[in-house]
Amino acid sequence: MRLAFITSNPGKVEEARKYFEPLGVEVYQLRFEYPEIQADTLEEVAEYGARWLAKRLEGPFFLDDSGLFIDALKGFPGVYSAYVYRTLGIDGILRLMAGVDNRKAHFRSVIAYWDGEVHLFTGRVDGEITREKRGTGGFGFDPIFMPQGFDRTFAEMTTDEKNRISHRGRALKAFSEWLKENLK
Ligand code: ITT
Ligand code: NA
Repeated sequence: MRLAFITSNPGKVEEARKYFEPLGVEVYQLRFEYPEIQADTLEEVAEYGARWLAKRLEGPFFLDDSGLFIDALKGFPGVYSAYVYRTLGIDGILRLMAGVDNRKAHFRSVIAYWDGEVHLFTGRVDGEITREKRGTGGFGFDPIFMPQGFDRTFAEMTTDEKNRISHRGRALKAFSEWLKENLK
């Protein structure tokens, strides 16, 4: 089976590809810009995107909308993560967090799969914002996010290690289990 992943982010594709490879599913990247609406939840953004794309693309396909939620910033950047990454960047986040002792944060991923209807799969990982950037792997906010129970950031892990514990890895697991049940 081949699965189209609608995204502009090669880091996400690499993770999905690695995740699905042993399951005999080939993931390929399809770049197709879609509107990311201003909404309160990743679920709304992902579902709107999937329905918008469904009118323009042959299905099936999936997309992923993710965010970093920082407790001390009341969940910011959350649904604005992509915008904040492009503007403030990770250095800006570190500046906002300077002198803040509560470093708790989590990532969430919502995968929307379209096969004539929308199916949503979610994953979450808890951890903390480090005091400085560490590591060169991964992408996005990975150099400043350390998952709970580890002393390395996501950027200091291999893709397989990150997939085993990450928000996206968990959403991909739920997605792949659903596919296994529903493609019989
Ligand atoms: P799409 O084309 O798939 O939308 P994107 O990079 O814009 O790609 P999002 O809209 O989901 O992705 O934006 C979430 C932001 O959070 C974006 O800046 C990502 O780099 C970052 N992000 C998402 N997943 C991440 C992860 O696993 N580790 C670190 N940063 C992540
Ligand atoms: Na995006």
